[in-house]
Amino acid sequence: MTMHTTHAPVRPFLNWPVATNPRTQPTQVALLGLPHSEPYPGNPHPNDQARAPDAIRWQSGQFCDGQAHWDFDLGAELSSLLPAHCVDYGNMPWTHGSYDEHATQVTELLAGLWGDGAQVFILGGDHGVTIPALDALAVLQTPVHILHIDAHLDWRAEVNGVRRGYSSPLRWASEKPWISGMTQIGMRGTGSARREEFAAAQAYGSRIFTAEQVHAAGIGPVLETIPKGAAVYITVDADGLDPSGMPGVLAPSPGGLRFDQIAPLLRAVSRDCKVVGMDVVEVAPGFDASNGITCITAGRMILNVLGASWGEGGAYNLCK
Ligand SMILES: [Mn+2]
Repeated sequence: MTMHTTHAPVRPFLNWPVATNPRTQPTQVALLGLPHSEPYPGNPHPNDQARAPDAIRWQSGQFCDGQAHWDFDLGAELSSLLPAHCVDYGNMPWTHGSYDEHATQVTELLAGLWGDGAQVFILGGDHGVTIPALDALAVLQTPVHILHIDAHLDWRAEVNGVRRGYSSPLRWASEKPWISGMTQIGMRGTGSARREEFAAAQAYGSRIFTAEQVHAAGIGPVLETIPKGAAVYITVDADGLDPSGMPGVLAPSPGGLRFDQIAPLLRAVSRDCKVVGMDVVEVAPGFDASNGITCITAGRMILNVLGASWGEGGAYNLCK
């Protein structure tokens, strides 16, 4: 088997210490870049989303002016909230060999981190990168609820014979016994889902909120579908947010969620539940505004989860 090693980032996330696979460092929070996923036949390879992990890291100084500075989203300085061991594991690209082998090694790295009790943040890549992470969640041996933010349902069993592509992560999740349920928010317009995928998601019991429903009723009804105290994995497709806030995506769709709706939701879930992991996927830096706002927003979403998870009343606070 070829070892798919991690590659050092161009610049570490928040200037955290950088580690490589295999792991040697104590880790309470891990960040990992997965630059792409299994492409559909005919897709360019690697895709533009492959550039996102380093593009997001590059904006660290914009989404956090200083970890010792007052953060108004968090009501504290980030440095006062974070645990001692926050580590950037660099990027794990699929550069050669079979995708199976690559996905297995991503799953092994993530399962090792989760097995040690770390909170894990993943920068995609397209939405297919969520799939090896879903597999790794089995190691927790506890039911995991998924909070999915996206314009699209992502419930295709396969597209052109590819089962682990960006249209399939939530269908994949539904087939795993350790995934206990899912809340999907931000849906609007059309995507890969047809009537049969929507019906399958409903039959499974997925709690689906269109973007319009969130605009009309707020995040309260969304929060009610996420079991308090549960382990939660959050997967954020950048196109779930409105393209005015996150323009750097390949499938922009009007009427999306706003940051001021998402940030309080992320903080509430991080306090009421145990957010074991989060990914931000489908950022396409080539389509970002020149000021980098898509990457900055991605960073701010992660900081809101981090701060609320490790701060006072947060689910990880006692793990410091
Ligand atoms: Mn998606």
